[in-house]
Amino acid sequence: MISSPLMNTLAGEKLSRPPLWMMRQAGRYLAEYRVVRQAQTDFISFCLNPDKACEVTLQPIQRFDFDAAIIFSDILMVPWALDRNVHFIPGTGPQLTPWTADMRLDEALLDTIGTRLASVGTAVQLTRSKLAAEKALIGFAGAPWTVITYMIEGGSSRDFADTRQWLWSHPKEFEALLDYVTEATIHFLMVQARAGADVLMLFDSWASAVPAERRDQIVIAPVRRIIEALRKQGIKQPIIGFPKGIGEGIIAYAEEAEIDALAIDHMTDVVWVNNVLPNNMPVQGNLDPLSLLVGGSDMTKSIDHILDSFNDRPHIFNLGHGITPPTPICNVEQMIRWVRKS
Ligand code: 1CP
Repeated sequence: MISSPLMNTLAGEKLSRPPLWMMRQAGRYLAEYRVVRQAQTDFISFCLNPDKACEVTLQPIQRFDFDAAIIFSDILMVPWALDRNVHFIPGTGPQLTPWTADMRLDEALLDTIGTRLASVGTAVQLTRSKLAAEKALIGFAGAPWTVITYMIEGGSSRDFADTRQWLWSHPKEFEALLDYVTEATIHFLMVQARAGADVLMLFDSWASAVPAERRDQIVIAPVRRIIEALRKQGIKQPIIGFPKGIGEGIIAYAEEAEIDALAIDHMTDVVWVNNVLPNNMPVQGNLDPLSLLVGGSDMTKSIDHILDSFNDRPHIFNLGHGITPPTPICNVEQMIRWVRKS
């Protein structure tokens, strides 16, 4: 295992200066990313091109010297591998053929995930070979619920109305689809873990839309099942869970999902969450990406509040969600200087 500030923090060490990285750190706010992106006509092919994926994964490390890189890929690679006809339409976002309750789940497809997504493994391997030893490489997948919302809605959504209706109107079919995507996610994470990712992260970006009474079944149980399956196969890498917008549900998630660390969104009060989480559980977060967009003294005040609140536990500094494309580079630099001086 490579020793690095981020890995040490995940192992439970409290460092005087927290390691830092940003969700969505390889992306459109970077001019060098936009140059590479413009030359790629198809987003999925871009993700499946190990040289290009490696190149953009390393860009934020080269520019900002972050403590971790996150492999350039997408949570929608799983639906793509499941033949859901995934396309990224510029200006619109992802589009998929909507899944309907009468559709048959093709179990045989699950065994092809490792092959179909092998290039993500190659990109992980290549990136790991180019990264300095003290930098961690993060592999990731969407948590099953968040991935299912894209499959049922056929793209992004504001209220997830079709998915939530399905969950009440077709409980058996919903459970079967959840199991199916859970299995596919295990295969995808295995590819990245075996290729040498140091850490794995599960993004449940739309956990906020799950009815509270169903969180155990829809948010917590699938993550626990994924982690138990990985552990059974000998995967030892630490796993970060990000149940975004889950509110007080974070207490049960921390206790029951078997994750090693928790990513905290910017809607969660840091003092509260610090009090309710198990003593030594590492946390990551949680600056509001829009505070970073604006920068200045309000941002440094927010950073200080986060640093103070998590002072007594292992902490990885990060945002509460992904950086937004219009964020000025100088604000990112200001944030990094402020975190590193403290
Ligand atoms: O053209 C482009 O450049 C499109 C922007 C983009 C990028 C940079 C997309 C399309 N995906 C990615 C890469 C990506 N996606 C990464 C690796 C890069 C990095 O983090 O540095 C990661 C971790 C993701 C994860 C991802 N994709 C999530 C979970 C994290 C989050 O932000 O909540 C989600 C929800 C997606 C879906 C997705 N991918 C892309 C779009 C436009 C969307 C839809 C977002 C939405 O519904 O709001």
